[in-house]
This record gives sequence, structure tokens and C-alpha cells, in this order.
Amino acid sequence: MSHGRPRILVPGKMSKRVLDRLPETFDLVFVEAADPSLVTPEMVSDVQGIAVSGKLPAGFMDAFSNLEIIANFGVGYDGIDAAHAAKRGVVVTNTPDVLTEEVADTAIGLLLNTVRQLPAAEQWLRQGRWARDGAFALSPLTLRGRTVGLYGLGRIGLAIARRLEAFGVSIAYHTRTAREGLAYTHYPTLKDMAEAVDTIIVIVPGTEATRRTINAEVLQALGPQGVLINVGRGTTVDEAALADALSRGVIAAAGLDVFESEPYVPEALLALPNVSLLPHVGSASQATRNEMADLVVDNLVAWFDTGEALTPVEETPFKRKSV
Ligand code: A2R
Repeated sequence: MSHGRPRILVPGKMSKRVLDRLPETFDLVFVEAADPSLVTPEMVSDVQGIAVSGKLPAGFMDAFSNLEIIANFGVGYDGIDAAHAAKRGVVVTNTPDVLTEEVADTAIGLLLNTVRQLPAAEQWLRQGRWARDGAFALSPLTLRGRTVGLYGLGRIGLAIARRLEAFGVSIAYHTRTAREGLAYTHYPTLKDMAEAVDTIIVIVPGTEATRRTINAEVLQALGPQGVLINVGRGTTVDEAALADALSRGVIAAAGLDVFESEPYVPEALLALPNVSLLPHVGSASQATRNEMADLVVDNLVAWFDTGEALTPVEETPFKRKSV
């Protein structure tokens, strides 16, 4: 039954600001998770849009006969089957740009934490060991003289590279297509870049093509002074191979903000001293999350108002069919 206002479904957890703003324009319905068995007969025909943070499989999309738009909270939309949405003519939107600088800041923080062991140094102070046992041990690693290879040089990768320039390190990158007009060395293969650099920062999307591409062979190529930082997606790294490489000195250290099965972090990684771990906080400041929330809502409003989403993903460049 139509209420005059489009009906938006929110499956699972969603940012408070999105939930506060959506009722200004839309009727809302909720289910606990993106599980087709939770969809009621009214939802099947009434739901025209979905606002989601996390997973949205093809089977869930197919539960709705009048679905037009899926607005994702986050720039990465690996949790959403965008290819399937495209086949169904459903537009998918994400939240690019508004989080770029924040994630780049986090990447630099994680890099410094990892190389200079700053979280461990702070624990040393907090545990009273500075006064009791003396100075914290010198960090075996330094950022000085490093060559950093960015695996991914899109919006966020470039923002990281610009920051790295100020640190005076050498910069290289691996992407499928070289970017014009940049002085950084492009490597057409990840393995060749790993051979040439001593630090890799992962900032590619989580796709089938990037899945577990940071594997034993790449880590071996990175070498014993090697540092791996991941602020993209956990699926890009073979976590078992990484834990093994860290424990045997195949590489020196790693800093991870993302994991394959979040919020679960492999015990093998937790047990290692030479890894710095963050609970996926890349974009997690209040200010940036507010901007992401606004873009989720603004995409839905624009779609139903003007017939065009603000930031559709590349798989679904659709305009609204007039109804
Ligand atoms: O390969 P290209 O030329 O399309 O470059 C993109 C690169 N990339 C890849 N590089 C190597 N092998 C691949 N299979 C591959 N797939 C993609 O990743 C481009 O340089 C970069 C993605 O850039 P943007 O689309 O601008 O994404 P943004 O905003 O930088 O965010 C990256 C990811 C998100 O997807 C979330 O997973 C995470 O950061 O927050």
C-alpha cells in the first residue's frame, strides 16, 4: 500500500544520523539483517529503496519487486552485489570523496604506529615501565629512507601519496592502469612492485580480482625489512600467509585496519608483537561519518526528487524510469 512517500528499508545497523534524517522525506521500515526470510509481504511491493551499511546479497534484493535504489554507507561496496543490481536495473550508491582525507590520515598514522611502535611505547609509559625499567627500546624500523608502494592509487591512494611526499620517502604504485601526469613509478604487476619497494600500503577495493593477492609470494618479494599496511579491505590479504611471514621474519611488520572476517581478528595475528591493529577506524571520526551519513540520505532524496543519484557506483549509471 502506498503512503505517498517512498518507503525505505534499513536492514541491520545504520548510522544514527541517517536514521534521524530519513524520516524527513521517507517512510521507514526495519529488519534485523539483510535476510530474505525476514521480508514481510507488505515490504515485497512497498519497499522502493534500501539504506545499508554492510552486506546486501543478491537473494535479498530479489525479495523486492519495486526496488529502485540501494544507498550504501561507505565508499567500499564489496558487501553489495552491484553486478546483480545492475542486471535488475537497481542503482547502487556509495560515499566516495567525503572520507578520502580522513582515511589517508589514518593510513599515515597506522604506518607510523607500525614502523616506530608508538602504541607499544605508549603502553610502556602507561604501565609505569618508563619510570621502573627505563627508556622504551629503540624501534628497529624507521620511515627514513623507505620506498613506499601504493597498491591502489585512486582517490584515497593519491591522498596518501600526497602526504607521503611530505615525509620525503620514495613513492611507487601498482594499479591496472597507469595514471597520467604523476612522477611516481608505476608497476604493472604487484609482484614487481613488491620486489622494488620495502613498504606496501593496500588501498584497493575488495573485489574478486584483488582477493588474497597479498599472498606468500608477494610477502617474500617484499622482504625482511618489509612493512605491510592495509587500509582497504581485509579480503585483499591472505591473513594466514601474513601471520606466517611476520612470525618467521619474511617481512618485518604489518599495520592492519581491516580484516577478512570483521570484527573477528585471527588469533595468529593478535599473538604477534610486530603487528599494529586497529578496529576498522579509517573513516571513523564524527565529522567524517556525519558527511557519509548525509551523502547516503542525499543520494536517496536526489533519486526520488530529480531522478538521478548523486554518487552511483560505476556498475549502475542509471537514471530513474519515470513512473
Ligand atoms: O586498477 P585501476 O587502474 O582501476 O586502479 C584502481 C585500483 N584497483 C586495482 N589495482 C590493481 N589491481 C586491481 N585488481 C585493482 N582494482 C582496483 O584501486 C584505483 O587506483 C584504486 C581504487 O580507487 P577508487 O575507486 O578511487 O577508490 P577509493 O575511493 O580510493 O577507495 C578505495 C577503497 C574502497 O573501495 C574501500 O574498500 C576502501 O578503499 O575504503
